[in-house]
Amino acid sequence: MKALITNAALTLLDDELSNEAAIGVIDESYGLIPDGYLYIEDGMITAVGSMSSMPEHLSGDAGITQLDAAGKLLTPGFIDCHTHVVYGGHRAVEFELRLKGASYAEVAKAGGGIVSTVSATRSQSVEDLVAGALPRVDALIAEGACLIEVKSGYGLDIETELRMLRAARAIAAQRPVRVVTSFLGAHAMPPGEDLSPEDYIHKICIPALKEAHAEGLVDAVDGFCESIAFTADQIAPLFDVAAELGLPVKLHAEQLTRCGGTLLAARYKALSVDHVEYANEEDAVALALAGSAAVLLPGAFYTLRETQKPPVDLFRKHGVPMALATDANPGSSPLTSLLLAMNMGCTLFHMTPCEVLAGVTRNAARALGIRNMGILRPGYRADLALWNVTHPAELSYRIGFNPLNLRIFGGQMS
Ligand code: DI6
Ligand code: FE
Repeated sequence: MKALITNAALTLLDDELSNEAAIGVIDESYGLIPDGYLYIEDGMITAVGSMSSMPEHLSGDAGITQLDAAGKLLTPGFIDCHTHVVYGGHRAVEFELRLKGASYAEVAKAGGGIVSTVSATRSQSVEDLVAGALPRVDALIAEGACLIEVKSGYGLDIETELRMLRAARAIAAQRPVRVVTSFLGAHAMPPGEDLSPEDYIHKICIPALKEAHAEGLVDAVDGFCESIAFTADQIAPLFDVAAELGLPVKLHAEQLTRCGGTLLAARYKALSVDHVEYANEEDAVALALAGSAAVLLPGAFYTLRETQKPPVDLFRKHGVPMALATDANPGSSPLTSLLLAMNMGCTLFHMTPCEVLAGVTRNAARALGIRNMGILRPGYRADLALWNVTHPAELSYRIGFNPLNLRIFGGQMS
C-alpha cells in the first residue's frame, strides 16, 4: 500500500526538524510548508517535504494511490488525550439544576454528579456501553480524530470498572480509530458503602487495577485528586502499584482547588496532569522537571463557569508541553468537539492557534506516551487530516464549523 499526497499545505508540527525537512518551511512553529508532498508506505509516513524537493521517482510509481490536495491544509490526525466517552445515562437534569444556581460541588454532595452516572453505568452491559459511546466517538472521528484516550471511573466496583475498559477496547474494533485506556478507579467514592477512602483504594481500587491489568485492559493509571474526591496521600499507594505493574500514571489535579496532586504526579514522572486551573509556579516547575505534559480542558472550565484560568504563561515560561482535550463526560464537559475545544483554548485560555493545534496533535501524543503520532515526520503513523482551509489558524478561529475534507487512518483514506 503506497500513497502520495501532493500540493498540500503541510503543518509538520515537528519540534525537531531535520535539515532536510526544514527545506521549504516558512513558519517554524507550525512547521508550515505551503506547497508540500507526503508519501505513505504500509500505513507509515516515509517522506515529507516541499513539492520542489519531491524525488521524481515517487510520482512515477505505478499502482500508487495519488491525491492532489490542491492547496488544502494537511495536519496530523487529531488526538483526544482525555475523555470519559464510555458511560451510561446522561446528566441533563443536573444541567438544569446547575442553571438554577447549584454548584458542581453541591450537586456532587447531594448524590448527583459522578455518583448518578455510576448507577446508570453499573446497569449496562459491555454492548450497551459501546453502543452509547459510539455516537460520541463518531463525532470525534468526524473532526479528524485518529486516537482517543478513554477512562474508566464510573464503575467504582471491580466488575463495572472492568466492563468499562472492555467497552473502551471494543470501540477500536468497531471504528477506524486507535483507543488507549486509563484506569480511573480513584474517581469518586462508591455510593452507599461504609468504607473510608483508604479502604476503598486498598480493597476495591487496587484489586480492580490488578485484574484489569492482567486482562490487558490498562494503558495508564489516572485518579481525581480534589477536595470532593481523593487526597494526594490517598492516591499515592495506587501510583505505587502502577509503578510495580510498569504502568505510567496521570492525574486530574488542581481543577477546583489546589490540592497538591501536581506535585504528587510529578514525583511519579506522570505522563500528564490534567485540568490544572489552580496550579501555581511550583507546580509548573515540577511538571517541567518531571517531563510531564499539562492537559488543558476548556470544556469543563466553560461548563462549570470556572473563572480561574490555567497558568498558561507559567507553562510557557517553564517549557511545560500543553495538550488540549475535550474531557468528554456527562457532567462537567459534555463536549465531543476538538475543534471547539481549540477555539475555547484560544478565546478562554489565551493560547495561540499554533499551541492549540499542537495541543491536539504533538503534545496530545506526548500526554499519552505515544511516540509515533502527532507529527508529520517519516517513521510516524500515516494518521492525517485534510481540511478545506489553507491556513492552520482557521481551524481554531471558526466556531461550530467542521472543515474536514478527508481523514486518513493508518494510510487508509476514509
Ligand atoms: N473531573 C471532571 O471534570 C470529571 N471527572 C473529573 O475527575 C467530571 C466527571 C463527571 O462529573 O461525571
Ligand atoms: Fe476528566
